Amino acid sequence: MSILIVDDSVESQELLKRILEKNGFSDILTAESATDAFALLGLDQPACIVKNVDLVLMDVVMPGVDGIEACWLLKSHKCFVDVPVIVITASNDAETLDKAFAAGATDFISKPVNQLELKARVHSALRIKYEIDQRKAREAELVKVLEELESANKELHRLSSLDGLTGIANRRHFDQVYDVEWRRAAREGYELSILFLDIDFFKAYNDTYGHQEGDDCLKVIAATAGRVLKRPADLLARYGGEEFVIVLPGTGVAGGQKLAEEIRVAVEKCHIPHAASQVADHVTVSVGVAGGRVKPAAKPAELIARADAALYEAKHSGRNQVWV
Ligand code: GH3
Ligand code: MG
Ligand code: MG
Ligand code: MG
Repeated sequence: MSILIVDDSVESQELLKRILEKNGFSDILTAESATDAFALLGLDQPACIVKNVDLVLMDVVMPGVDGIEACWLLKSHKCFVDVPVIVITASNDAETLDKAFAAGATDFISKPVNQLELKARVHSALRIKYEIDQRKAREAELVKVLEELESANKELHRLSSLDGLTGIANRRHFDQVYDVEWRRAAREGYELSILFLDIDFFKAYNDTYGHQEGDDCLKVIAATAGRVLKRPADLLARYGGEEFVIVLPGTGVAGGQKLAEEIRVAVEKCHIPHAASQVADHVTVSVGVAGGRVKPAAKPAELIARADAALYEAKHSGRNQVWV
């Protein structure tokens, strides 16, 4: 524990220092004035290079800045709020003591200093300081744990909305976003489109190349479709199996159809070999599109059903195409 003695009388300083040393304190600093003390503590420095002390013994009557003002100044610095200050005063009058306590002093000792009294008051002040430090450390630890929990929670929330294989949004997240977007479109009367995208002859792909290759193919299709989408509000999600869904807020059927065709072409351009496909020698997709201005009387599920029906038509009319 380090103790700072501030006293304009060198004899007083020496006396206090001797008593403290006799009681086992070895880390003792001395200053002849408040100004010297502040310079020693680095009070004019950024918080990170301030010298920490555990207790200040402060003479009251000093030329220049007196002990009471010095106490105010010290306590107003955020690094010294918890550092106990024991004022040492020859004048034992109530007014001085009131001022000292108002300035933030923890305790006082009268001059001439009684050794036993000094020892007892120093020990008491240091014990309180120690307990405050311990409590603050526990609080800081708790804050750290809470922060870690919060970021883990955020990460968990993020992960719970993603599809583990492709890294795009999952069905759960799509359902939430679609619900919000559909209601907003209905309320504000703007357009909304839905695209359902399904890989053609994917069972045959798995059968030919294996499940692992099938997984890789799903990842490529997801990344390819994702690259075509430009607006932040557009959401691509894995709807389940080898089926993807895209919600396009503020986009009508024509825009949805255009985007669907862009995705279909982009997938073809990947040229993923598919020897067992009945429509091409590479992987292709079929896309169903539905959309338009959302009427408040309509139901969110209706748009989904229309896009699903369009996908069905795309499949049964030859695959590798967009159907509206
Ligand atoms: P269609 O052209 O009519 O869509 O035919 P399809 O073979 O693509 O459709 P079907 O529904 O018969 O088969 C879908 C296949 O997708 C079957 C299933 O094993 C496969 N599949 C679904 N999820 C995954 C997955 O996560 N990984 C892999 N590798 N395959 C999957
Ligand atoms: Mg003095
Ligand atoms: Mg399929
Ligand atoms: Mg399917």
